[in-house]
Amino acid sequence: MRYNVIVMDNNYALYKTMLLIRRFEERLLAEFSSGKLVGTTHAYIGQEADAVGVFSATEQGDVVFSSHRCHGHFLAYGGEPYRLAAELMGKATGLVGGRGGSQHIQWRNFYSNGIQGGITPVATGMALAEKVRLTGSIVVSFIGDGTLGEGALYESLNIAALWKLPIMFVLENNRYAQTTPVEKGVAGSMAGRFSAFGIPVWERDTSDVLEIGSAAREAVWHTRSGAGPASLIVHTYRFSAHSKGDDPRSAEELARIRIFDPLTIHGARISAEDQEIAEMEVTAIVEDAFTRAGADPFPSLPVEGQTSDFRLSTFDMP
Ligand SMILES: Cc1ncc(C[n+]2csc(CCOP(=O)(O)OP(=O)(O)O)c2C)c(N)n1
Ligand SMILES: [Mg+2]
Repeated sequence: MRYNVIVMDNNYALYKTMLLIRRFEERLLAEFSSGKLVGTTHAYIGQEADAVGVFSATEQGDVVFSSHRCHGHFLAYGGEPYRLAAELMGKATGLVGGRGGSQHIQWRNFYSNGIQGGITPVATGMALAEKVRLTGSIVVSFIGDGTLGEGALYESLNIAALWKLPIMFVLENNRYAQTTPVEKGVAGSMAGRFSAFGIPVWERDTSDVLEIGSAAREAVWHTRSGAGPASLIVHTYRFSAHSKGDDPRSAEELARIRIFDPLTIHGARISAEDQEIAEMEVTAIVEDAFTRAGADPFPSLPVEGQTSDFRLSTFDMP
């Protein structure tokens, strides 16, 4: 697997990337429950097709803004599992030197922030920068259904539409905001939130990576062509708890939504043998990531009178 290039142009690669996210997150949750990790985390299990579909449609120079639920986005973007694992463990070799943790990571053109909606104005500003610099790149800004309640989002949509900025808003409606079901948190139509600003909407109720990829390609094409922002709404399912244990859903509901497993849906398109190969390769990658990161040092504490060693990692500096 190549971590610095986004190449997901065949069914096997799409499957393997989704499987990588699944196994990485499962390992992460296991590390938390065994007490090896502290802090918080938000797993992407069940939603893998969203990010993988979106990044099968983007290009390398595109800029990504993610949320508290960022690991899946990051791995689908092409980020290295080892550097992510190190960051989650607070290690000096982590993506941002171990200071960002689960929700605040940065690598190349990928940024995440845990404040719901707080990063959409920044993403919009970055889209303005791409536009004035004539880079041809677009910005992808991921939000959740719960984030539709944040006012900063609507200021961003307004400016993005007025200034025809190259930004695609990806709304992942996993039907819950922490423990609040969407019916209790979102009034009116989700699409209407975008169309009120004249932003076209691509909306899919699916966990099929190919369907999401094809809708994303249309939305990406729209915004890259200079026509202004686009939005992609994916109605999806989160299989894991909101964070680690907070899940009000019944066992019956959790069992019922398993038919929407993106790995099963897309797995039907590749052979059982290829699925096994993917499993072996991904198991090795995840094991290597957590073992190596586990052995790495913590960052040193700042010493009075000396410059702190904190800096964005020099690993990927151009
Ligand atoms: C401004 C703000 N308020 C509250 C929180 C606490 N919080 C973190 S995630 C979350 C729910 C987010 O729901 P949604 O946008 O649907 O994303 P999901 O967790 O479902 O991926 C909340 C309330 C926060 N991070 N930021
Ligand atoms: Mg949600």
